[in-house]
Amino acid sequence: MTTRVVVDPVTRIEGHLRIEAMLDDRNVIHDAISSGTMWRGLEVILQGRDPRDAWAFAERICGVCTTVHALASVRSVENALGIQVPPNADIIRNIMFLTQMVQDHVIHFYHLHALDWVDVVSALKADPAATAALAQKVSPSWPYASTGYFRDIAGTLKKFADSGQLGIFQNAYWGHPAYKLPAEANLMAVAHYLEALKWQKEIVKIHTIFGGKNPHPNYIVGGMASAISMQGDNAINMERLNYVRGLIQDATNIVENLYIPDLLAVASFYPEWTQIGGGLGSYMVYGDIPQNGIGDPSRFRFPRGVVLHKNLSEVLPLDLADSGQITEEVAHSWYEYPEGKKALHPWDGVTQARYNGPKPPYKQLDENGGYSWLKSPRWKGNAVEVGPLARMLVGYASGNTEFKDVVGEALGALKLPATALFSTLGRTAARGLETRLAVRWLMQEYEHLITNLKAGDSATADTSRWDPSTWPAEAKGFGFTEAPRGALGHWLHIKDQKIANYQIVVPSTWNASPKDGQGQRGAYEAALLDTPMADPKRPVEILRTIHSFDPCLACASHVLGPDGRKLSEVIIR
Ligand code: NFE
Ligand code: MG
Repeated sequence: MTTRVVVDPVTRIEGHLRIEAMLDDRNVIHDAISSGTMWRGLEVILQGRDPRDAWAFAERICGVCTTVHALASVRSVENALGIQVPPNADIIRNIMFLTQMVQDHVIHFYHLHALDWVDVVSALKADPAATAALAQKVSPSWPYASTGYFRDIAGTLKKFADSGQLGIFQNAYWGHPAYKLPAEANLMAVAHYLEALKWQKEIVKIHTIFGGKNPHPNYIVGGMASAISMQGDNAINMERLNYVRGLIQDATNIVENLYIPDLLAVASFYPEWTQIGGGLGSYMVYGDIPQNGIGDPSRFRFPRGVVLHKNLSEVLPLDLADSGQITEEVAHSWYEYPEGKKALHPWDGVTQARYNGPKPPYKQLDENGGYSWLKSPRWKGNAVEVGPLARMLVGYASGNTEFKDVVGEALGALKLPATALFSTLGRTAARGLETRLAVRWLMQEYEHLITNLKAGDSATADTSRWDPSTWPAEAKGFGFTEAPRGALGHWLHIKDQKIANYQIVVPSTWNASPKDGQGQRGAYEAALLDTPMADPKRPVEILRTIHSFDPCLACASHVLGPDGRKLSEVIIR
């Protein structure tokens, strides 16, 4: 007998994701499908537009990874037109990029993922004095750790629970046997949930300073629209720059004294999750944070490359312009490709919707037919995982000491071997570890900017090729970045000064993709295999692994959801 567990929509993510997991008699998952249930058509909206405007449309794919699509977009146009941005523009883009990565990862840990490990309702049983003692042990440098502080938090939580309206904490599997933290650890985590919530609105002020607003800060093809005048009042001046430094210091404090200690504390209670959820074992990174222009991947802080089949002794080279490397297939997607075309490089990509799934509301999808609005991107035919774990493993396998040090330290603290990384918990830990690197790099990029400015270089854009009359009749380009969820690429084709084709392949498309024509599963599907479930009616195990990827289906399927769905549904047959 097969039990099919349907989770739709998966909550605490961005966008609309449906998971169907097939369980055997022992309640172990033996097959799974991942379905993006909405379509947006942004790639179609971009056709025929001025390429200099593309970033503003593309950026609005998502309100979560607020800046990365603008970055990939301007880079694709600059690549097509042969524009090299001034060093300060790269630095400011790096600062914007790292700011977003730090904010996004902290939010993911506390506000999206923690509740898979932390039982908020159990926190009601915690003793405030014991919680204070625990907090002082776990995060000794964090100032808020008194008995009174935790008594207040517990009181607030109790009022919340007594009202019968748990609000944001309403729909979870509280009391599920898979929750292992003691009540005091749960109360501490709830307190830090609230701390992180207050902080995350501050850090993004860096975007408002350099990009005018957040979400969706402003970019410009050729550089950044951030006028800097150290002594002036009508541009970014020293007072604003000092403010940025303070925000970076606060971010460092949150990451080093709150996020990382909490991550390690939670991880220590769930060692079994280092054996579950590994999935594909193949990883891909485009790389980012240029130190010598975007054209020189050898000088990226996040190294580029591919690791196949858990082989950390080899990092394979990667080329975004090679039509034999990155391709997308639609074998199980609700799209159609021209006759005879099985896989297309994004420059030749086609976005032609063709829904052939069941009429909603439906009970289940057909794993042998089309079942998702996501395409299936592949690298040289391989299904690969992208994101924090991929970045940490490619950095580690590249022999980079910064990566080796943070990974080694965490494994040492948890007394785990490197193989523990290939897991749900490894993915969650990798996100925290790269955030440590990100705050460090954020300050280094900031210092670099200040050094340049003091030396008299305040150029932030090269507009010499702004006028379309300077462009060739036809040009192709690609732009990329390492978005919080992984490798992001935009490919465009400009013809007669207009966008002839625009294809976006986002991280969550790689990870949440359906099976390809060879039957190879996407990363989510593969990661769910062999997971034992304690209670199929309360599928917290599925959430743990899927959330470890930090899904964003808004990005992935470019919104229209069939309305009126139940929050979750379990069908037993
Ligand atoms: Ni909408 Fe995104 C990120 C991009 S999707 S969040 O990170 O690109 O995977
Ligand atoms: Mg696409």
